[in-house]
Amino acid sequence: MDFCAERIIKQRLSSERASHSVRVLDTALELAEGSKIDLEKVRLAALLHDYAKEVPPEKMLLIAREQQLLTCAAEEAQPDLLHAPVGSWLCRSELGIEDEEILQAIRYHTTGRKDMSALDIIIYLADLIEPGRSFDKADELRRVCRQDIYQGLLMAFDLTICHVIERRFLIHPFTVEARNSILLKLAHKDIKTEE
Ligand code: DGI
Ligand code: FE
Ligand code: FE
Repeated sequence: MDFCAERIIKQRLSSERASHSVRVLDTALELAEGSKIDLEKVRLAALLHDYAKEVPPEKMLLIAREQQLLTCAAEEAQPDLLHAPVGSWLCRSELGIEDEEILQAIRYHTTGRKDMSALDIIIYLADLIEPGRSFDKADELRRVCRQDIYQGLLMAFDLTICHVIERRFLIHPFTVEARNSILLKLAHKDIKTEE
């Protein structure tokens, strides 16, 4: 693809958010080490995952309504949740990205979803554990992710859901579906873990 994703986000996002995206890229490449995942897809999805993060909430709601991207009340109550689906849509419509795997990883990077692809998981976790994050248990989550990415994913959903409950926000149904999905897969041993 003949464009520079890094330049695009540096033009579009504040320097803090652009740096976050570059750290997400470095972390995502580390998580992808040893896997067969396409690193060019990792690169584009990581750099562009927050493409819509600085779109004003009213505009995000407008685009989401026009493009029928709204899926639940949590998104209307907290329009920041829409930066993921709206970002994915903008990456297709403004940047011409057509790769569905990249678009899906961007679309679900905030909530996760059931049956996440390897690319979805890497972007979701890299976003949470990049070195700039300093929430409680961030180091523990980094350690678990390095040991076993699926256990890391489960822990990430647990932490996110607890955080959302503490703030008395609505839990996004995709986050619940994503957690149930990975929990069932781990219970059925559909995926191998390091333990
Ligand atoms: O865009 P970033 O700040 O890099 O990170 P992000 O895309 O993961 O967005 C983080 C925000 O999303 C954070 O404030 C928590 C919120 N969030 C994640 N899952 C849910 C949620 N908020 C609600 N209400 N419900 C969720 O299930
Ligand atoms: Fe985000
Ligand atoms: Fe992010």
